[in-house]
Amino acid sequence: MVVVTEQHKPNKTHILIFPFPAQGHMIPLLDFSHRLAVRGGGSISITVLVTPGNLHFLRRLLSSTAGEINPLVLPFPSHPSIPNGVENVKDLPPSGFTSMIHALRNLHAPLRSWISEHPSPPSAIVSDIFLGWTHRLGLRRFVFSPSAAITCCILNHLWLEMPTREKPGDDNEVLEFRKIPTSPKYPWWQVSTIYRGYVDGDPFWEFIRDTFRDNWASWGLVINSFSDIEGVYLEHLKRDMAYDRVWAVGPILPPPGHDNDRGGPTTLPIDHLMTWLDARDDGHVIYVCFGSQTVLTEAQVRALASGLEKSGTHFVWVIKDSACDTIPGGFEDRVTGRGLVIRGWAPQVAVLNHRAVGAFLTHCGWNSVLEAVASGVLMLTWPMQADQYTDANLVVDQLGVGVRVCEGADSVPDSDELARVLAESTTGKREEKERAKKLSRAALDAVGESGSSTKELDAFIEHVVSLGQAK
Ligand code: AWU
Repeated sequence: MVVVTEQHKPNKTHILIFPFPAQGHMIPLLDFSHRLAVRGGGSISITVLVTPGNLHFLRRLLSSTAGEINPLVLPFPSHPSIPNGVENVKDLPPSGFTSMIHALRNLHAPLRSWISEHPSPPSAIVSDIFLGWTHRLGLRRFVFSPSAAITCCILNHLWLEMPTREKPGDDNEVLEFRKIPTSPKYPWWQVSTIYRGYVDGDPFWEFIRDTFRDNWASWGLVINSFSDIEGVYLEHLKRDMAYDRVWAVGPILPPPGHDNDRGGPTTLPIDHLMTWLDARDDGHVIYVCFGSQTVLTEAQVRALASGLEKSGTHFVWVIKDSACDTIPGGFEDRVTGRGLVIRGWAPQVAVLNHRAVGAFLTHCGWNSVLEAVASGVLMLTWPMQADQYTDANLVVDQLGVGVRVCEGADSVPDSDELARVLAESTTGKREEKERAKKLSRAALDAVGESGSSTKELDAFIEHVVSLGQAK
């Protein structure tokens, strides 16, 4: 009698991860990759696709996952609208997103070759919402959304139904999304920047449209959100998409001990910053940061500096290198001892988690919103573009954990009114602060051992491994 024992270990399921080269998109997908590798418990092997100019962003990920994650470096495809040497949206103007979406399509052929020549090719690809064409690589494609579920609902509606305006000249014309829960509505100027740029009949824009439509035609969706804050929108996505394979795995946060080098080296030595914060009273510091893309105008910098000065509050203000020369003369001297200006990049998650930080003046990029929710910090909202108006409305009107300060990329707040709101945010006993603390516990529970997002991550892993084994 021959006893057959299952000697072979089941092959690891090989997953290809393809982030979009913009900090707000790469940061969550790379941290998700880390969670996937750790939680996958050896059943998954991961390849992360980057171009040479973005390889350094993988340094922490590769060193902290002991060989379970490998880089695939493909040359950046040249593009007439992207200067030589630029491979990340951070070095492009805001309109650079669509040029980058277009340029990366030219990785299709080299990527197809790599897959066909690979000894154990990936059975699935998880790629950013801006990389819809990866749905056509012959792999099961999972969309990764670094934005909110409500944003996915709105983008699906916009690109599948292509609503037109009744009053093309009126930027205040309101678009209402009646098929989406809560029937969100926005003036035209707050609708997706990319959608508003669409030109019918132009091959460039028809490719952009098809990129979003390919998300809807893909196999599944992994999203950086969680059911306690977006349950209705997640359920709507499961019904509204062509598939119900939707996994909410957020808030995606840096691995323990890595909250101070996320997305790039901090400009100020971390111990200097932490010592400065340690010297402040609990909840008395306002953190001011507008994400990785937004650069304030000179008038906005002046109004913000004046508001911070008049408010008498303690603050940490992160300002882009390109805007530093607009800081009013003498400002930093006049706020010495209570204000710290960081030129460049700050360890945002480490700062938000510090006990001294009580409020966050933010543009409401989705990563910043989730990080503020997880740290229980009151948000002072100033949305600028893209999905930030949707995020700000969710934060203020639905979750009740934020206060409106301003809105619009060209708006300039009144510095006296701004000073009043800033002062109240760290001294007032606002009910929004109580709600923020409560929501923080829900966010951390969601990614805890028995939390909803951890369960969804495990379900995603089980699903992808089963697909790999069925191949
Ligand atoms: P965040 O999403 O907050 O903002 P953007 O960089 O603008 O990213 C999409 O990404 C958003 O939904 C869009 O609206 C668009 C974009 N950070 C840091 O650690 N230090 C800094 O000095 C500045 C930023 C981190 C921050 C966050 C990320 C920014 C998904 O906004 O912690 O993780 O960079 O992402």
